[in-house]
Amino acid sequence: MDNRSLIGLALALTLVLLAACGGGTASPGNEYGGGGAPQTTDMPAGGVDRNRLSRELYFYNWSDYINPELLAQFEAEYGVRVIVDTYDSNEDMIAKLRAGNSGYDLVVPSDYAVTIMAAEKLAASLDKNLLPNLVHLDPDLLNQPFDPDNAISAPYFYGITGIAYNVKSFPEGIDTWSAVFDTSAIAAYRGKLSMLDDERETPGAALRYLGHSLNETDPAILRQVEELLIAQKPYLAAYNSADVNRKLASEEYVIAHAWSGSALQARNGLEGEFAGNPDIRFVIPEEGGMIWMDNLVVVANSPGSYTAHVFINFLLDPEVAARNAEWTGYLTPNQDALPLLSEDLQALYAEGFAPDDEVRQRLEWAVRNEQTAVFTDLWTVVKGR
Ligand code: N2P
Repeated sequence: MDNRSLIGLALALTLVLLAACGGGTASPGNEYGGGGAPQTTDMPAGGVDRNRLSRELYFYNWSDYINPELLAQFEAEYGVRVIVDTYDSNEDMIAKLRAGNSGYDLVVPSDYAVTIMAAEKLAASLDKNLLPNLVHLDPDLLNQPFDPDNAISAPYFYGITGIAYNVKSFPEGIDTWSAVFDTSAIAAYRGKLSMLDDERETPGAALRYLGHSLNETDPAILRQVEELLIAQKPYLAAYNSADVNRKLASEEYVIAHAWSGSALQARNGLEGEFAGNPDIRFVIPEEGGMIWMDNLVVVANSPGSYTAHVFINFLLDPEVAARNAEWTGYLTPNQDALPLLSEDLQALYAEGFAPDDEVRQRLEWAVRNEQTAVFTDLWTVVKGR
């Protein structure tokens, strides 16, 4: 081969490589790589050592928080059956793990609950070599204060907490937490209103209504929160974190303190489970609400740790993450999944089921520290009344 044809060959090769990299449409990537690398869809076939896979994986998750088709797909691809049990709160999940021998391999704590799990050594370290799909995550959602190096947690979904309601009952819309706390207003829909069964969410909403941070722990202010929640109780259908989606869709509730995705499920329905209700709306009241992120965490001493990593990596595949986001209605931290989301879902995000820049200003993260541990006692008192 002469020099000229060598140069020609090199040029052709460069062009092919550039095309494979997607040219100028590359995303910025994060410290795990990415940034214009070809989108590896999942762990390369040779990357998974099938001999190390367990037959079953025990996944302890929130309710309605994974597209069941993905469990079937994972089983078809890897021969591992994923057994899903559900919990209603971080505290319930952590209590199970604390008791020991839970049998679970994988759990999904929120931000502040990752802090608790780290402090109590309830989590295994992540082996990043087994998680090549971490490159797809939005760098802005990695290295959060609750796990600065993502040593034990990988983002799963994030979301916001506000008020879901039926527009037939509230034709003027809702813009303030007084819609669930002002007893003169809520008397009209007594028994058709629910609040989350959650020691951070519900006192947090009351704190924002009273004009405070949802991490406020001043004892005098917490006494006001306690009084407010106790005054509200007779009007509630329930504290409910399990099936607000279904009860809004069926109109058993007309208004509920709710997570954005659960509200979106009420609006869209869940295939094969219940029909959606086109009259469901979702709002972050003007006093503000919570933003949170739930994370995949391998349980300390899990016998299925390797399999749990393979499953996490599967969930981090952009196409899988997009199908999961379509089903759950929550917000995916997977930036390479975003272009794959349907127009229908994006339209609902724009309608309020995801925060815009203006709403983001009034969102707050729950933080775990010595002071905020008091919410456990406050919640015990309120629930006991
Ligand atoms: C899904 C639960 C969302 C988790 N039903 C809230 N952190």
